[in-house]
Amino acid sequence: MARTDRYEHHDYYGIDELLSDDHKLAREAVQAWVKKEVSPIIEDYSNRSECPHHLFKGLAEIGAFGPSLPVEYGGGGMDEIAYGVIMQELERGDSGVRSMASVQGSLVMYPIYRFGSEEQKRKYLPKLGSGEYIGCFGLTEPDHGSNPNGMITNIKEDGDSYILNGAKMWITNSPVADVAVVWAKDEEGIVRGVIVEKGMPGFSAPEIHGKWSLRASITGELVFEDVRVPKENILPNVAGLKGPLSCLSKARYGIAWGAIGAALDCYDSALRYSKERIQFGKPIGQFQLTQKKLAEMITEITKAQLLAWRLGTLANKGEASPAQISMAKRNNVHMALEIAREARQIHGGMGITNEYPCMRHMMNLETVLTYEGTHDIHLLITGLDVTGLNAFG
Ligand code: TGC
Ligand code: FAD
Repeated sequence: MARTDRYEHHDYYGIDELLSDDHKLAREAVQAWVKKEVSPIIEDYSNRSECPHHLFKGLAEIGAFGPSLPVEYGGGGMDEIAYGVIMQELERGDSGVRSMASVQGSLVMYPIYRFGSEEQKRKYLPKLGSGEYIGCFGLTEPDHGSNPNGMITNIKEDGDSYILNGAKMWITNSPVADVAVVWAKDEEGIVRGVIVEKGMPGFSAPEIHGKWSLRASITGELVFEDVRVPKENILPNVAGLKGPLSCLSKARYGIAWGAIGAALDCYDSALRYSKERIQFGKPIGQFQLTQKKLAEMITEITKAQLLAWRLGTLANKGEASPAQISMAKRNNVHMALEIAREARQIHGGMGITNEYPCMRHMMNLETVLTYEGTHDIHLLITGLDVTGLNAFG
């Protein structure tokens, strides 16, 4: 059943004044696209646990893939704040739709742009930017999630090729991907980036079923059994874990903005419901306890908006540190999850249905709290940054 999206933008502290006309235009365009293409269908796709693949083309058309990458390489040529604003509007629709864009732009196009050869850039980036190719990013393994440096996926040199063996787990878009950026250790134990193409013999990408979260996003494995990968498919300009981790910095930055979108959608729905729902002869929004919830929600959203905006200004100068990005990802995703839970309560029993977006956002945000570095891993990154003492080992 198609639903009408009644969302109205909330800007309690006038943060819009800090945005340029281009940022606001990007936001309006993406918001309009989400209202037209995502909101009417997302509850049904989520309910069926089906990925709305047809949105890939539209995401490309609105410039959601690599908004801050150069235009000549398939990106949007905008700044980091525009990238954040776009992720926020997409996640206002659904975290899974934002994931489609995060993976394609920040985890597939970005590493090819930053670490690829000119030939690799010309071969893959325009097709990824236009949505003709779908990409995925393989770092996590069944036994190595928070600690990717323990990975056992490996490449061994064999003439003009490398032979790739191993497996990756929890990979967004893998079953539908044409191209996978895969991180594997070479014979010296150094992490290298490898571009693997669909159809290479020995490569499969089975879907993972049974998720209660991010149900409108497709997730799978990547399995490599003696996959022969030409040497020209190795990303030549990076070696070591900083390769994948710097892609994660780019994507985590987008999530720090994106999660605010999910929170805004929950707040917006709860605010409207609190004025319309009558109990004890009054709108429930007139009760102090409901007002406390709403007041705290908009306070936390406003703090998160300011954190994201400041991070964006640092990112535009190339000065956003990985630890600053971790702080914003951790804070803003947790904030959004708490708001989804409170908003669900304001909707009473109706809050558990797909008539309202809160429960879907809440379930999605459980994944967002875990992927791209868990809530606790980001806390430990901040802990390391402020103490200089490493809790990881
Ligand atoms: P460590 O020794 O700290 O670092 C190794 C090298 O990497 C550098 N580095 C970074 N560079 C850029 N950005 C970052 N965020 C970086 N973090 C570290 C670091 O300076 C060092 O460089 P160098 O030159 O000295 O070699 O590495 P460690 O093994 O101790 O690990 C630290 C830890 C635990 C923080 C890291 O492993 C980590 O972040 N773990 C979490 C793993 C994770 O986030 N996985 C995400 C998988 S992808 C995903 O979830 C996609 S979801 C997509 C979607 O659908 O949206
Ligand atoms: P583990 O690392 O086993 O962690 C389990 C628990 O232990 C967590 O609470 C963690 O915080 C805690 N823990 C671990 N180490 C420590 C420590 N040192 N101190 C304290 N606590 C610790 N990965 C990709 O590479 N590409 C993708 O596209 C991708 N998409 C995903 C999509 C979905 C839907 C999901 C759920 C995951 C996705 N991931 C992807 C994987 C994701 O990044 C990992 O799930 C995440 O990094 C955590 O790894 P793990 O699940 O193995 O948990």
